[in-house]
Amino acid sequence: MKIEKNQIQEFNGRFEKEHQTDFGALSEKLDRKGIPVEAIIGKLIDFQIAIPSWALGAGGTRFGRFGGVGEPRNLEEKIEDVGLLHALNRSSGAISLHIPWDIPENVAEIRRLAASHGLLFDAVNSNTFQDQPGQALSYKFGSLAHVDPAVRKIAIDHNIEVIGYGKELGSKSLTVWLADGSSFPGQADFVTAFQNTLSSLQEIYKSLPADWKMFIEYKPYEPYFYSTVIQDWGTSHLLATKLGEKAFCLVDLGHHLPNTNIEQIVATLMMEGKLGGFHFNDSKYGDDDLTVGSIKPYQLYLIFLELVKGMENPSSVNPPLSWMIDASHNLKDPLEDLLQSVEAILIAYAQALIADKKSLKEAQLKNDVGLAQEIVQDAFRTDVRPLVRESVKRAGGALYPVRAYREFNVREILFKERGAGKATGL
Ligand code: PSV
Ligand code: MN
Repeated sequence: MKIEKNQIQEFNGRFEKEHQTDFGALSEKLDRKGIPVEAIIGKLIDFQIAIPSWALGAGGTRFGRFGGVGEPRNLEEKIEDVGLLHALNRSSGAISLHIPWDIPENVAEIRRLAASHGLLFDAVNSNTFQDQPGQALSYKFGSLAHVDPAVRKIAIDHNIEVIGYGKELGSKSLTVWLADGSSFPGQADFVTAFQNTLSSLQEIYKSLPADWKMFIEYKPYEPYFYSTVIQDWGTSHLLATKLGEKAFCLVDLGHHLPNTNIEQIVATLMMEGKLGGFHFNDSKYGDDDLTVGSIKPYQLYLIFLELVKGMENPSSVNPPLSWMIDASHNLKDPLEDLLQSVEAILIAYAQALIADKKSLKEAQLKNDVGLAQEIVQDAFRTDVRPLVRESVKRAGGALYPVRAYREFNVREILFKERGAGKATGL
């Protein structure tokens, strides 16, 4: 299925008048405050969020999975799905592949297909948290951190193979999420596990092309429940620093213990030039992988405030960031859920862009706590949705992507084309 430009134009036409009223009122308000509306729209149009190839089907929990219909059955259909999202919101212009779940068989054809939807290939992701059919030795007790060098070698070679696929596709980064850890005190020696991981990553790093980045993702627990080798941003930063200038930390919003101040982590890593990428999702308790902005939108905004401060800092040493959603959909239609996530990200970004950072700095220098709070909350309490809609519309997308998705009967058509579909989510 493909969404045609004229479908979107016709849809937008029906809502243009009400949108112009909302956008006009907001623009006027922002103009009065001296906020550069046009420049902000340009930034919103440029902001692209990669969609993971594993989030296009219904996910599940360890207790079960309730599949949807019309889910993509192969990589081609996953690309088609991301193409549909991008046609609707013009902000999902990249796909991130997990290997070996999504090995491209005909690379030239896959590249052509992605390009026909205006999509790029974002980071490639390795997988050493599952044994693959026919694998000589098991990852049950670890992969890159394993005590046996022979197991480490399998995991290292896999990561190098993933870089190879990425090179063919035009990706520019490798994301390593290392599940290795232990479930019981005494099971593993912390220092040995760290050192093994470092030396394994150093081997992989040697195969990283000059213009590539390596993202090191951290997570405090799960699948193991006593210790995780790369448990937090400090460990990720330590590894990234020891590896070299092409290695960076990756923040997955769900990978923190409750109440962790993620915005502070982001600010510190950007200050050090070591923040590489982001996995967006939301959570209430753990790594819940819920729709972005569905539980803690204020926290998301505060994170974006630090990101924008970092990105707007002319002396920042941090390179451009790689943005990706990493969510799992158990109840909602995955495509609709992803549209909601992208919109939540754009809203938080827009709020951070309109925040009066100059006055905030002045208030901070005077220790005016009350004023600082007023400034921070003023942007958060501004309904920036007309601004986001205007930017999506100007880029060629639908004013209301979720509504358009429903009106265009996307899921029904995909069901007809693909049938009940096959599980592809996490
Ligand atoms: C692990 O929870 C994670 O967030 C990592 O990013 C993985 O690559 C992804 O989920 C899919 O397993
Ligand atoms: Mn992740």
